[in-house]
Amino acid sequence: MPAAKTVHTVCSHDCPDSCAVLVTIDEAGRATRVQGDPKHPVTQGFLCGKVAKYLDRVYSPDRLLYPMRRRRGVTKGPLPQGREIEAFERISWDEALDTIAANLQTISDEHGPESILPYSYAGTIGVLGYGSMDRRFFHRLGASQLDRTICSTAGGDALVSVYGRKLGTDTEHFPHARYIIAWGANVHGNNIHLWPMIEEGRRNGAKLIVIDPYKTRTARLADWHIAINPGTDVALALGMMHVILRDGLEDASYIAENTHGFAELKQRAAGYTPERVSQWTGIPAADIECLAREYATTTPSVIRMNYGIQRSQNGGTAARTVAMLPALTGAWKHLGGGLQLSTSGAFSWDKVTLERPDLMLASPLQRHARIVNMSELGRALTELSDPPVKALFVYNSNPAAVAPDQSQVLRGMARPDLFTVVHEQFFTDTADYADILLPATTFLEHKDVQGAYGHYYVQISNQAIAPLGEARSNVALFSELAQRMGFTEPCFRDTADDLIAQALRTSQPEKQDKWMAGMTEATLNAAGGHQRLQFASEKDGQPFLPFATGPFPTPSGRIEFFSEALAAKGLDPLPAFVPPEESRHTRQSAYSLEFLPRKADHYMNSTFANLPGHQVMEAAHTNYLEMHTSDAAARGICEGDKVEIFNDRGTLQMNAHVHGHLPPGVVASRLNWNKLSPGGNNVNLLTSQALTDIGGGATFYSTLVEVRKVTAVAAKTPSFR
Ligand SMILES: Nc1nc2c(c(=O)[nH]1)N[C@H]1C(S)=C(S)[C@@H](COP(=O)(O)OP(=O)(O)OC[C@H]3O[C@@H](n4cnc5c(=O)[nH]c(N)nc54)[C@H](O)[C@@H]3O)O[C@H]1N2
Ligand SMILES: Nc1nc2c(c(=O)[nH]1)N[C@H]1C(S)=C(S)[C@@H](COP(=O)(O)OP(=O)(O)OC[C@H]3O[C@@H](n4cnc5c(=O)[nH]c(N)nc54)[C@H](O)[C@@H]3O)O[C@H]1N2
Ligand code: SF4
Ligand SMILES: [Mo]
Repeated sequence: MPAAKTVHTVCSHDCPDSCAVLVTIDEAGRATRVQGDPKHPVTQGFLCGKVAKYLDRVYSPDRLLYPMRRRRGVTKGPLPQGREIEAFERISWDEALDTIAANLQTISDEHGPESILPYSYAGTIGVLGYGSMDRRFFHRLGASQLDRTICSTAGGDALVSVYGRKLGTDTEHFPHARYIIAWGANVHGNNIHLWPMIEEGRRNGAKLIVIDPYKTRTARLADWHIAINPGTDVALALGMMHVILRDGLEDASYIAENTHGFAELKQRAAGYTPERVSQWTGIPAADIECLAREYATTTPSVIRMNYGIQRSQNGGTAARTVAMLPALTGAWKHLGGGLQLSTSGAFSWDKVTLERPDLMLASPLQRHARIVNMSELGRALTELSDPPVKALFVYNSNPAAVAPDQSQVLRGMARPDLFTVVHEQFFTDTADYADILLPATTFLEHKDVQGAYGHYYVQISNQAIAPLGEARSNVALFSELAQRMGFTEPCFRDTADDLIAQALRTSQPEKQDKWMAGMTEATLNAAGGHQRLQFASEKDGQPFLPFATGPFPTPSGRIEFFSEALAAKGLDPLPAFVPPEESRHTRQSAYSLEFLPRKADHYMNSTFANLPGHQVMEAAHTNYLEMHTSDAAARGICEGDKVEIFNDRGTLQMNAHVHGHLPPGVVASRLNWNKLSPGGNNVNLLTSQALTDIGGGATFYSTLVEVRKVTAVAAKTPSFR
């Protein structure tokens, strides 16, 4: 019997930190401990509260362990937690794969392959698990392509429109900063490994400013919390520019050398006086002046912009405008200065080989398939024609809980004529709608390779334990399924090791990116599981400063304040504040409160929400509507009262939590599973399918609602907390 050992894995949850996780395995092959790798410079030996308890998840008695089929006569829809299994019957993998292959073939023959819709997101951000064999499979099938917009395309496309590439200030450089702005970034809740870096900076004299409508834990610990009205960041950033340019605080030589469209931007910013901006943002004009001046005159200054500001209808422009600030002040030149949204653009995986879009030409379509925006899933399932969606294949995601405009999504998923496959670890809300349910492995049970969007290390995630029950990895599932469909291309037989080699271009050193040159599975393992990207400057003992100098990979080769590419798409080439349609600034409606349907600090989107240990940590916020004292008083609502929160899209029931963590006019609640929410729906019942101005993203944080106290009659309904 093998002796106890430790295996290097990587946390594959959708989190910027991508922690190095050491898993201890006992003689029987069972994982007994997970810990953050002390040798990883960003993980620094600790894990977040969610993943520190990871063995509760891996060995949960609720894990999905076998393939299952919906029992005849059982309609699709919500199942009570713990009793889901009664709706299904166990089948073998052979039978499951044969059934799926036969159904997909029939549907493809009758309606065309584009009637098949894959739906996946970031259940795992491992390179293989996120997108490799699955993409090959759906490309070869000719299935509709999914535009994966639900999280970050607004901000990502915006950043690229300014700088050409998704790079940012190194997390490890934050201790050098002296002015740190967390802008729409819940560092403590969502990005905890940045926190020690910020704290080190503060010990060295840095000031931390948080710009967030909600008083997060990060905001409570900051030197200055600026409670901005939701959806008004464009105005604030333009107001800061106004002050910076009015007072001549910009870095004229950096601008002259590196940017495009400065004169036009200056003219645009001139209209955004602090007084005007104050009316939209709710921030006093004097504070806008102070923030702008402190930001522009303290060196080095860094902005941790996260994806919170781009979940508004004007979120693309918001990210674009904020991203321009360090280009005006030249902050990029300094160690510890600049901005970080994402570092993911530093990792140049061979996506073309991994995903093989060319296989679409070998499909019955013989052309590229249509593209369906995942943020419009409700419409896709109920309104799309030519062809309508007849099969839905869900993996790495829980759309019944996370997709906006939930009632339309669930109506679509409940269609008896829709053939639905769900590959999952648990009986999620989405599993309740499956015809065939397949068990998936966790990151301890399969192999992968991973980059990060919050640091610059490539990591190998080794398989630590055998799959539980009959669980299979995404790679194994789609490889098997391809054989059943009769796809003969050799790429469908590639193993995880083959795919890792392809991702790293191990056999084509001449095509390897310089930053990943020479990296192989073997070198990663030899280095203890992770290797830093090889930045040329660091070889010379100089820090990696991504945008200190040009050229920039934009159309003009410069940082683009003015974007001809956006103009060509009919968009404003310069930033302008256009309030979201669904906001207090534009809409005259019965709904006067802005709703923030937030992420839970102790869950990962909808992941972990079903685990008792995690529920305890999150309990103080579960199924509560948080509101400001004045909004509660105006509606006769007291702490703990049962309230209804509603708009045209639906009504939720919760208990009121009345406090000062939000500005007046803004209410908030947190994402949970539907089946764990009173009434059977979570916050996404109230969100809309409106898309962001850039990137076609979801607009969770542009939602208007009204709230009322539940009357005595309504209180007779079963108690929900
Ligand atoms: N604990 C935990 N960690 C997570 C996740 C999780 O669910 N739980 N999710 C992971 C995922 S998928 C992602 S994408 C990242 C995202 O991490 P973040 O980008 O930090 O995402 P959010 O929590 O959506 O938004 C951050 C903050 O923006 C604020 N905000 C909302 N609207 C506005 C606005 O109009 N302006 C400004 N300035 N701020 C606004 C919110 O109140 C929130 O506190 O986190 C990852 N990490
Ligand atoms: N109201 C509101 N809605 C939101 C957000 C919000 O802040 N507020 N955030 C949005 C954002 S930023 C995001 S990224 C999305 C996230 O939406 P999703 O990507 O759907 O994220 P999760 O809810 O974490 O669900 C991921 C699922 O994948 C499964 N999974 C994990 N690993 C694997 C694997 O290896 N194979 C397979 N087959 N399955 C696996 C997990 O068990 C889990 O159920 O939600 C969005 N929805
Ligand atoms: S969820 Fe994020 S912070 Fe937690 S272990 Fe995973 S990567 Fe690290
Ligand atoms: Mo996300």
